[in-house]
Amino acid sequence: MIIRIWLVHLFTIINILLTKADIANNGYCDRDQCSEETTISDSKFLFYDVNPPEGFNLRRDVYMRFAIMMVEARSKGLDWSLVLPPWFYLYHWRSETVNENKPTPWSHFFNINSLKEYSPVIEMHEIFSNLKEYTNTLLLDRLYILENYPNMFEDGEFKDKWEIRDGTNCNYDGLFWGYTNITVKETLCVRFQGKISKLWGLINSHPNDKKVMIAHGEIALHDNYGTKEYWNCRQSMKFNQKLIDTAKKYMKDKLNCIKKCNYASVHWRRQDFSRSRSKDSPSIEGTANQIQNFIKNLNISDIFIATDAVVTEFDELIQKLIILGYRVYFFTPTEAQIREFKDGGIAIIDQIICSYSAFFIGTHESTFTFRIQEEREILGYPSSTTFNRLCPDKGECEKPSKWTIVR
Ligand SMILES: Nc1nc2c(ncn2[C@@H]2O[C@H](COP(=O)(O)OP(=O)(O)OP(=O)(O)O)[C@@H](O)[C@H]2O)c(=O)[nH]1
Ligand SMILES: *[C@@H]1O[C@H](CO)[C@@H](O)[C@H](O)[C@H]1NC(C)=O
Ligand SMILES: *[C@@H]1O[C@H](CO)[C@@H](O)[C@H](O)[C@H]1NC(C)=O
Ligand SMILES: [Mg+2]
Repeated sequence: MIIRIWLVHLFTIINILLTKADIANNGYCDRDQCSEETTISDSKFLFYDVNPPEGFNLRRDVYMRFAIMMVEARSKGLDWSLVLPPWFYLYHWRSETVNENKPTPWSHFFNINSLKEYSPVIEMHEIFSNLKEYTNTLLLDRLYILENYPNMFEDGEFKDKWEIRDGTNCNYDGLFWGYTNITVKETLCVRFQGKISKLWGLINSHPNDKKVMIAHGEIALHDNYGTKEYWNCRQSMKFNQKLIDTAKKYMKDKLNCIKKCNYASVHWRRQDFSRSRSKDSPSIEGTANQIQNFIKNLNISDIFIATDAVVTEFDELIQKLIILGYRVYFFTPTEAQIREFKDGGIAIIDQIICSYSAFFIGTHESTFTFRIQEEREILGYPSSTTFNRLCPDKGECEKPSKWTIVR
């Protein structure tokens, strides 16, 4: 049976439910600040998962949508916390099969204290260590699996809306972040489109729920993209200090920058990108020539390259740049560093090194590139040194969109 709930009616219902839920809930507090009788079972937790094939850098954007949603909910008195979904089995992380493939907490890549200062977030292992005393499974009240509407532009317009369908028409395609001891009481399929804050209406359709999970969280969109709130959240996403230290050491030792750096950097996204977007991707020769054109008047002779290209392609690019008179650098992790930082951490080190360059050239529409550009905005580099892209050898080349910081 399909239950249709239209938004107009919904607003009234939500408002009533929200007020009730508020009163019923006696509040979340940090573990160390908690009064003795408050345990994790009294608090409300929002879990989420993302479409399995999505990469690390889109997931960072999905996190921001949820983190901002939590902050705004707190400001309205809703005491929910966001559970950081451990990193598990990402498509691009090829070394993970060599390494022990375990769910990886966010602290591995990010500065957790900084995330917590911005938004009420908690790591999965913190939930587990609280639960362990009295149960060995994590039972979630409800799992909402988001799906797109078959026709997103009904009547030619994209409107915010959602409707609960029953729980038999869709399947959870994730792995509960790699855990086998997580179960749900009920699963519901939900057609959803629009702003993420609309999820509160959905969540409050069951006002007694305390542990709610959203699958396909990427379907819910930012309420406001590129605003001050967006950038506040983005600035809180500081990296793990060890990754920063490793990148800085490389910059100092190899690129000779202590206070100011005078190298150019390039994010050269290949692999699935150059296959699926071959029309947007330059040839290797084209890449080398474009890099030269960008920097020839800048008195720069060192080029740092971050790439996922295969060795043969990368060697070819390096050779071409050397012939043009440049010194070429790239970060080669040791075995031990791969084991310690994992592919995700190595990619972040590449991103940090690109963030501090005097001039950056990115790959069109790569979220990996977007995150570098944001970092450079935060660090205060002039936009002209940041929003540059590699173009296809022939044909049109759309200008990169400039998402400049709002302070
Ligand atoms: N070390 C390193 N890894 C990279 C580089 N480029 C891509 N990767 C890997 O490939 C992944 C790319 O996937 P995403 O993070 O989704 O970024 P994207 O695929 O460029 O962008 P979208 O497909 O639009 O999401 C990264 O997370 C890295 O694991 C690079 O320059 N250096
Ligand atoms: C679930 O399994 C994980 C990994 O084995 C473990 O760390 C966690 O403590 C378990 N959770 C509970 C509630 O026992
Ligand atoms: C060019 O760079 C070199 C080394 O980085 C520096 O010594 C030199 O003064 C620079 N020249 C100009 C014209 O800026
Ligand atoms: Mg991707």
